[in-house]
Amino acid sequence: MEETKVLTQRIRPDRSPVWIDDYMDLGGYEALKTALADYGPTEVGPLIKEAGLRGRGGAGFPTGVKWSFMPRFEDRPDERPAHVYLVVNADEMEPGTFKDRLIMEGDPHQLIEGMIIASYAIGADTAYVFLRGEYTECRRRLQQAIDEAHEKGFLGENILDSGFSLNLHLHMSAGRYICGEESALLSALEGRRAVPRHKPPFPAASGLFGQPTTVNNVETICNVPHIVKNGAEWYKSLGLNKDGGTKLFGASGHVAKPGLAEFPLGVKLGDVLEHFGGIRNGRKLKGLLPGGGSTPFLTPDHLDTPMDYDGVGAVGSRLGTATMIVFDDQTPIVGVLKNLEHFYAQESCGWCTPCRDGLPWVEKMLVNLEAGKGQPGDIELLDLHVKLLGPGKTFCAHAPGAMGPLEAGLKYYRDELSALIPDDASNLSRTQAANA
Ligand code: L3W
Repeated sequence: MEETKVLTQRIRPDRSPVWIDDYMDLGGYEALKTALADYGPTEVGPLIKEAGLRGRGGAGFPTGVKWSFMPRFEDRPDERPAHVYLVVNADEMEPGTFKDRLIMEGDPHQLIEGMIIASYAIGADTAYVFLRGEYTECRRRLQQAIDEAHEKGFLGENILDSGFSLNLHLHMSAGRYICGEESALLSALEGRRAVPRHKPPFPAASGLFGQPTTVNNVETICNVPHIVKNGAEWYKSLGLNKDGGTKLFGASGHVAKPGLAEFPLGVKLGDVLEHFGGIRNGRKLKGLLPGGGSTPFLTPDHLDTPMDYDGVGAVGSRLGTATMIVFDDQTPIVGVLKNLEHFYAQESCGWCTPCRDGLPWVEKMLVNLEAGKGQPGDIELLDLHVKLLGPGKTFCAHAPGAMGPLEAGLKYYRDELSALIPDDASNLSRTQAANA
């Protein structure tokens, strides 16, 4: 299947960055000029809402709706707080996820132009890119692009004589997975310990330093210039089903040609896998995590699934970041689950007990299962942990996210996991012992 290149249209095969002159030759910053000249500050948000853009960080929340939560001060300038913020979440740490890095490295101005338009739309005067600590090449390229945009008058005071001003800063994360959770990210940006905050209040009501703030993912913001330039109808028509636009899809693991590609939302899972060359070495698909480490498995039965938010949701998983981790039929699933739970246990912020203590316990059970030291009742105990660490039991979505693949693993690969418990495991099972 042919790619539909919107966000990746300027990305070069060698991924060398498109600097500002080339970017402008290719139509870059035209959307910013259009937004500032033809749209009032309150008119861009409804356009994005009409286009149906949904958050590309994993949750799929409608972007225009999120922007509409921002308080407006056009009619009451005296009440305007010292700052209104846009924060771009570029803390790309989801296992298997590398989509934002590639578009930031290859086309840094696309993100900057999107941020300027988004800031104009929500009334922000200050914008931050919160960048994953390990993304040093992104940092270098983004900083150069920010400097170039300043020199051309696209950033700073009175942009293109519009009266709109914006300061844009790059902030490197200290390197914890939980910093990608938006409220923990805001705490980190304030220089505090990166633990999630209670929501509500959502960031629009009380965000960075208690001020109105919108947090959006990199890919989400990169869509904005294209929508402004081509219109909401064009954007909607790109998607194959209800959700508008294209999506970056990635594949790592046991595919023949791992990488990144852009397809309309709603493309069939089987077509995406085929694009990445199918399963390597002529083997068969065992399963895959469709959108990062916290999305439940899909199996060979799901190859006809439309890859959009509702389509993947309908078969019990989530689109997530749409960067899939693929496993062939020779992969022991216990090792996959153990590695994932090791990661999530290590990355727990430690704030709430079920997550801090439950995740290492789950990991330990999987280590034992893999080593042939499982006990009768272990599978049921893992089922129980899926419930105890599931939605509503913890302060944020970290532990429930970690339980997603475990729950699906227990559903689809239960016999394989059960078979790891030795026949002669003679001790009382843990559940029996607990009930005794
Ligand atoms: C106002 C309401 N705003 C929700 C906003 C909320 C946030 C957005 C989504 O996690 C998932 C997570 C990862 N009034 C609102 C509201 N909002 N209700 O909408 O919120 P939410 O809570 O649904 O999700 P989240 O906390 O943002 C995102 C999963 O994505 N994920 C992770 C990906 C990691 C990366 C990465 O490394 N780059 O993206 C993958 O699946 O597990 O479940 O802005 O404020 N009533």
